[in-house]
Order: sequence, then structure tokens, then C-alpha cells
Amino acid sequence: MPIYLGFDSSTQSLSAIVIEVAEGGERRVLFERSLRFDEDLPAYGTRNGVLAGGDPLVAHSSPLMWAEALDRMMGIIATESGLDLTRLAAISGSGQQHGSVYLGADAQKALSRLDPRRELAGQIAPGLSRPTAPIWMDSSTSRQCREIAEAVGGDEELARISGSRAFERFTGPQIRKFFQEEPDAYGRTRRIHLVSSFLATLLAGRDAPIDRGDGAGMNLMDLRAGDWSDVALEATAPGLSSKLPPLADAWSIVGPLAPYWVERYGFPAGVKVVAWSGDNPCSLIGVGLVRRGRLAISLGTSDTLFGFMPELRVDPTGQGHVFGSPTGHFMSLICFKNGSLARERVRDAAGYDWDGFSAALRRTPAGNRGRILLPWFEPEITPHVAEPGERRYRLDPSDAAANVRAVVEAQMLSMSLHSKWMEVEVDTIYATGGAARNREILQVMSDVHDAEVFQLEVGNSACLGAALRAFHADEVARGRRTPWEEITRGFVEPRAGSRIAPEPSNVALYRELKPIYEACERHAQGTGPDPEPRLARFEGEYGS
Ligand code: XUL
Repeated sequence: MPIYLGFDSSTQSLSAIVIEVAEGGERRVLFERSLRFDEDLPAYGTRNGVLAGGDPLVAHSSPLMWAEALDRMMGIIATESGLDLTRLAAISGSGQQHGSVYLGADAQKALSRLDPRRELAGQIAPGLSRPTAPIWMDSSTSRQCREIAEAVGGDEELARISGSRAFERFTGPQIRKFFQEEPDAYGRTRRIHLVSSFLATLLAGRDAPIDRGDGAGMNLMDLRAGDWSDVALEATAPGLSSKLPPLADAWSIVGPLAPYWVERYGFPAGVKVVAWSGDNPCSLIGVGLVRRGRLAISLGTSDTLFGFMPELRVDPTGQGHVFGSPTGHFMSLICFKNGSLARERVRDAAGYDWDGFSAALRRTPAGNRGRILLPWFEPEITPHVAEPGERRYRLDPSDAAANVRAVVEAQMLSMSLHSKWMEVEVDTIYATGGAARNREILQVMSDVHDAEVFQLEVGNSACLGAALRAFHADEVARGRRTPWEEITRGFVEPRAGSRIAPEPSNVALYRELKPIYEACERHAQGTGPDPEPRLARFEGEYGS
């Protein structure tokens, strides 16, 4: 009976999940483990997975740290999991999206002759043409975004081609900044990988392709053609086409596991390494969104709201994205930078633990008596906020419980407002990510969206999705056309008893509050009048 390994290299940790798929029978998660970068690999000095730096708009991380985490996790799986590795058929993975890794001329050679007696990170270090990797939290490329959009013929045209207008964290603008600021290092770069394709490269010991799901997050891929867009490449940096790996289907086999892993840890030779994808495309599979009509909300370092999209539709407001789905279709997504770190910030300021946070939600009224927080602690992606700084309306910063409710309501109201373009009649939401454990947060989600919310058995949907994609790719490689519903069966069903139903009186209240929250966003961005009179009326009606 085969087993499949999925990794998730996220902003703050590397996780692994091994699943067992019995022919026509039971399906189980056999192993699950995480390494947290800050605590488990302290030598790199990251904070929440990000390297310290002077400029608050810049966010980089360490490709060597990701490699070391992979090396360690493979060791743990081989020596501590108790699994019979001879059953391991395929490995895939999920990576935080948009981040990029830059390899020089020596990387290929180093990869093809890795010494199993030595640690991985030290062996690939000389192959990097840029020591650090810009990640999705970086918002320092506004200038490059403008330049690229202009060269392509405007933001709308770029969105039509690539599925998104130019975004600061997307790989294209990041590459352009590197080319402009470090032209020599850019010139020495032979390969630019995403986090996902870089880690697949390390497993296979050879250059992995970029899957179209993650490739769509670069502002460089022509979504319809499923290939690099010449216009976007030219607008971004000279000579770029020769530095990018080819694009491939999410179920492509990169090759067998490199001898390094076989000799170092005793993995069987011939295990298939499947192309990795982005965390959001993998999550789509890990929550079973292989059909239209449902949405998922992931509450992680970033909060994301996403859905399966059978036919391509680009957001006319320019806030959302279209990525590739690992099924070969598309997915819609909006991303919020002020996710878990914003919740943590409010929690810490209040002096609560997570139980205290939940208790505060329980004892404060829905609608918070019209007290609003715009939680833009960091520059926000949705809506676009370049100048960070939280804003409060009628909300006393020292009122701990009200601030807790305000941050959660803001996140849910904002998701609801900015996902309208997806035009999904949502009646069911699957909640995933670390904070999806918190049922009080999910009640607000349910009330704001007027939808039933379900928790899933496996919390890390990106990691599970990666393991399921390994299974799918193995089926394809064996010539089997197994439907996606069959691939995901037994793993993605909601947890029994987890259903949270919307409370009708709260649904009505949030329907009133939504446009007022929108007015606060507009006012804070200098594009709308002071919402104070509307907030006062709201309090008059719902404040008791
Ligand atoms: C999506 C995005 C984040 C990262 C990190 O566009 O930027 O969700 O994938 O998780």
C-alpha cells in the first residue's frame, strides 16, 4: 500500500505530512511534524520567518534556512517517524508564494554531486548568486510595479495577461528591483526559482520546473497560454527568459529522489519527486475545492480567501488574483498581509493568551457598538495600503476586549467586501490555517459571510494538499485518470460536529455594518467622507 509525503515550506515553518492510501479502502494521515524557523533554526536569526533589516518595506528570508529545514525534516522522517519508507511512492510540496531564489553558474554542478556525508545547506551556499530571498511580505517595489505596468500597456492589460495587476510582492517586480539595484549579481544569476521550485530542485538534485499554479503569482506568465509572456518578461528585466525554468503541469514528475537523500538517510531509490506548487494552490486541494460554489478561508501568517474557478475571470477592481489550480483549471484569491501577526499583536497588547482572546470575543457584542479598527499594522495588500499604521474609529486603544473584536470583525468584513468580484454564491466556507481552530473567530466569519463554516480534520491544508498532489501525480504517472474527488476523498471532509451556522440577527447587523466599514476604509485612504455620523447611527441602532 503506497504512502505519499507532502511538505509545506511556509513563512514561519517547514511541515511534513505522510498519508496512506489503501486501494478502495481506508485513508489516513500517518505522520505530521513541523519545524519552526525562529525556534528550531535560531542560527539564521529570523523573526516570524523573516530576516531582520532596516527598511520596514523590505522582507527577505534565507534559502539556506529552508534547505537546512528540509535536510533536517528528511532526517526526522527517516529516523524518528517509524514509517516503512519502502512504501513511499512520491513526494511533493507547497511553498509560500512569490518568493524567489537566485542561483549562479556553480549551482547545477553542486546539485548534481551532493556529498551525503555533509549537510545540504553548506554545499549549496556557494551556488547562490543572491544570499537572501525576497518573500511575499516585501512591499518595496512600488516603483518597479509602475514601470512594468507602463511597459506592458497598463495595469489592466497586465491583469488580463497574467491574472493580476502588478503587485509589490510578486516575483516580476522583485526581479526587476534586483536587476536595477544589483546588476552584476543579476548578470551572474543563471536560474531564478520560486520557493516551491527551489525546494523541488533540492529533492531531485536537478533543476525543477515551476508549476503553473505558482507561476501565475509572478506577473510573468500568460495565463491563457500557460507559458511565459514575452511582453511581461521584456518589461521586467533583460535576459530573463533564459534565467527562468520552464513552466509545467502541477502533476509533472521532476525526477527520482536525488542520490543524496538515498545515501544520507536511506530513502529508497526511485521515489518520484513531483513538482511543488504554491501554498494557496495546494490548500485548494487540501480543503477539497475541486468544484465551484464553495470558498475556503485560510487564517495563517497571511489570511487568504480563495475558490475554485473553472473559467478564467479577472478581478476588474484590480485587487484580486487568478492563479492556476493544480487540477489544471484556475483559482481566485485575495490576500491580506495583516493576518495572524495582526491578531497576535492585538492579543499581546491586551495581555491575553488565545483563551483570553476567545473569551473577549464571547463577551463583546457583534458589531462592537460601531467601534472599528483598520488593522493595517503592516502595509496592506487588500485594500492596497502603502503607508502602514492602524486606524481606529470610536475605538479606545486601551479597551482590550473591544480591540480583539475589532480586529476579527475588520478581517472578516474586509474579506467579504473585497471578494465580491469572484461572484461566488457562497453558502459554505471551509476554514483552514492555525487560527481556524478558534471557533469564536469562525462564528464571526459565519455571521459576516452568512455562510455555514466547517473546520477540517487536517489543519494544515497546504501540506495535506501537497501530499494529495503527490498521490495524484503518481496516479497520472501510472496511467490512471483518477478524478480529483476520488484523490481527495477521506481526507478533506469537514470534521464531525464542526459546523458553525450563521446567527440570523448578526447576519442582519453585519449587512448594515459592511458599507459603513467600507466607508471607514475609504476615509482612511483619503477617498471618502468622515464615517462618524454613520457610526453614531449604527451605535444608536445596535449599541445596546
Ligand atoms: C498569496 C500570498 C500569501 C503567501 C504566503 O498571494 O502572498 O498567501 O502565499 O502564504
